Amino acid sequence: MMEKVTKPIYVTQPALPPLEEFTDLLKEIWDSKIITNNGPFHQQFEHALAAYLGVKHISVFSNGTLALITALQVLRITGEVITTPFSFVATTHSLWWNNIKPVFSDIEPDYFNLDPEKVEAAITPQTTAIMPVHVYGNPCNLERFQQIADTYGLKLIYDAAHAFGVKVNGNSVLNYGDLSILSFHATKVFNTIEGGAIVSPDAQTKKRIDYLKNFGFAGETTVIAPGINAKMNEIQAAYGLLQLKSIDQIIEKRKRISDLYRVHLKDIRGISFLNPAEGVDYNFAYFPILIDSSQFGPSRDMVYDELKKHDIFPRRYFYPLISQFPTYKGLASASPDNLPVAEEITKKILCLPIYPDLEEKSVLNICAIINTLKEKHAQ
Ligand code: T4K
Repeated sequence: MMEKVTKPIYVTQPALPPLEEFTDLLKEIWDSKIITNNGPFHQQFEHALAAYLGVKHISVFSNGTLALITALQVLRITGEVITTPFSFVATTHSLWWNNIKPVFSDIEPDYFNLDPEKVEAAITPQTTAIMPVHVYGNPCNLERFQQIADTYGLKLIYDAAHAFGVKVNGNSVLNYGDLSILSFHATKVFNTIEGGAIVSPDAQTKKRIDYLKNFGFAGETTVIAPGINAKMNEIQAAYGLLQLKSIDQIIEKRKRISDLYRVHLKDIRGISFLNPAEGVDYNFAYFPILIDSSQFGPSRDMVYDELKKHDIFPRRYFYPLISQFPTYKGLASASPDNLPVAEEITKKILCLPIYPDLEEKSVLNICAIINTLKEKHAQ
């Protein structure tokens, strides 16, 4: 039964910490007058995050994009970097802001992550690094990427913006590669309103990251490099500390919604979704489906428009491909012939609403609207 939706339903909605608890922390900040620049909440937040995520070193940032840009500076990346066209624009923009040439390589069809075998074929003498993305929080082929990086002497930087809390065989996915980057944007599983982080393997690298996010200052009068201002402030850090207290429940609620979608969409011909891989602890950041119109009938965009008519706003993450934006379209690697899998997935993908407070009846309603559209089309 399709119900009339009373409030718009967006692809996501942030989980917020309890207001009273946040107000208490704000009072502390008001008393201390320390509102930014590596204050007590910032330090506490980094320790708590490292412990929760199971990583050695983490540096929090004002957003994920500045974390990406800084990570490339930390490793002194130049020349060409091989990356995916199937991501949020910030992934490739971080290369552009560092004057690095992005080289797009195709994705694999199971999890829509960069395909390691295609990456190997795209390596040139100018290649210095690989920047894969754990799209929707699904881990990339970690072993194979490390092997390629080691064989060719390349750096490996993971855009893990979607992968907060994701583990493979009990080990954080953030412990792979040279550096991993997180986003704590309002739309993410774990948010600090805006925010991000770089996970690094050793204290020396963390120190350099911390200098670079603070203009390059290594002391009151010492500037070791042309750093940037990418610091997280005390208010965000305090908010983040409170968020950590409920993150396990947030992920659990997301899992329930994901399970519900799976049950109610599984028998619809032409709709498919990603199969969980063995040994992975997921965060259920997104619920992407593929709509194959040759079997389903209506196209992906028809489903998207139909849901919008009911005040439900799914998103086509990631359409268009980054390689189709004007800045990058002219690159030889941006040619659709070079990216056949990504070109196909971007036409079929739709991310359905998923967030902790999404009601069960809303999920059922979304599934019913999709089913009814198929039936109407078949008549
Ligand atoms: N790498 C990857 C792989 C990424 O996905 C991202 C960001 C980054 C790097 C960069 O990290 P950050 O610099 O952002 O930390 C959103 C986010 O703005 C972006 O953070 C995210 N990826 C991307 C996938 O999605 P939009 O343009 O789709 O957001 P927006 O404002 O349309 O929000 C979607 C829906 O969420 C809204 O319709 C309503 C709801 N919403 C949104 C906000 C901001 C709320 O309910 N409350 C809110 O405050 O890009």
